[in-house]
Amino acid sequence: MPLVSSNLSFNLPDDQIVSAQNPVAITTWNFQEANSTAGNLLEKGTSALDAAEMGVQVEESNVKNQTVGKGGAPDRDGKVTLDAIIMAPNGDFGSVAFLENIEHPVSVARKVMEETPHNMLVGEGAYQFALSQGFESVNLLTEESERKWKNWLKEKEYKPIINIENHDTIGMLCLDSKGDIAGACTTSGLAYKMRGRVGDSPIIGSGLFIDNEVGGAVATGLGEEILKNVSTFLIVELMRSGKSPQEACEIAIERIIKKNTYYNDFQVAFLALNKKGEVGSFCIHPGFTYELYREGDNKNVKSKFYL
Ligand code: SD4
Repeated sequence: MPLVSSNLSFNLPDDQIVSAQNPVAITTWNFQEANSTAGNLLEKGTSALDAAEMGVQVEESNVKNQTVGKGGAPDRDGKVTLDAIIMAPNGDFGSVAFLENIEHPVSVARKVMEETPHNMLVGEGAYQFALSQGFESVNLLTEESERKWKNWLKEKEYKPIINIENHDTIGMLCLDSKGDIAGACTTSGLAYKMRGRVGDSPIIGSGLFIDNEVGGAVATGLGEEILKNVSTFLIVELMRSGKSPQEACEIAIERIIKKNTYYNDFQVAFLALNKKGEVGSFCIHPGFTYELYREGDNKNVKSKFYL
């Protein structure tokens, strides 16, 4: 018996409301191929969970993307360490953090969810588990990422550049033709982070949260700020209480801004999707865009922003 009452108002005009039978895929930044891959799969009847996993895998394998998977920027010690999470419509999730030498952390996260009695594995334990599940060990540090890291070592200045450095985490939300919502988020985290640093992305309620009665939300940006506010859980709870995805994302950004006088120095961005297929997005600085697939069309959309 769904807990969400059918007369909840999400405050959107009727013409913006899409039936749950129309699949929707929404993804952080400009990962067109990843999002349209998921959208096309959803259109063919693939589940939201499978589509989200296969969609974000596109970026995990993209060596040009320097904050996800293979080709990701390393930590200060020159090691690429990955964080990922996947969450299913039934409320199950799996995640991995501080994982090295595995190209598809999102798929290891899914195995954690489906094949273990746990939710989260980290570091060496996650790596050994991945090998036991048949994942191959690969070198994730490309020549290009190594060259940039060596260049960074000369000054060792740790000050990420807004929207440019560190900001390509892929977070994806999918609504399938049955009306179920799932999501995934995968990243190499902040470039030149301390060894062992884990961001928001693999942490439930921070990088990603789904509640199939209500909707889902994903985050990108400075993980430390997202973690402090458990922001994606907050967004889903706001939607549960009747806020639209857009309003919920805006309130979550305002919450972060209220607590920080230095919000000018960092970027945080949120995406949200509800059961009706309505989407929302908000961020601190201009420059964040997202990919939106619906009704056979995939487009890049500029997010609204605070500043
Ligand atoms: C992190 N939130 O590890 C991630 C970084 C990110 O786009 O989103 N980059 O803090």
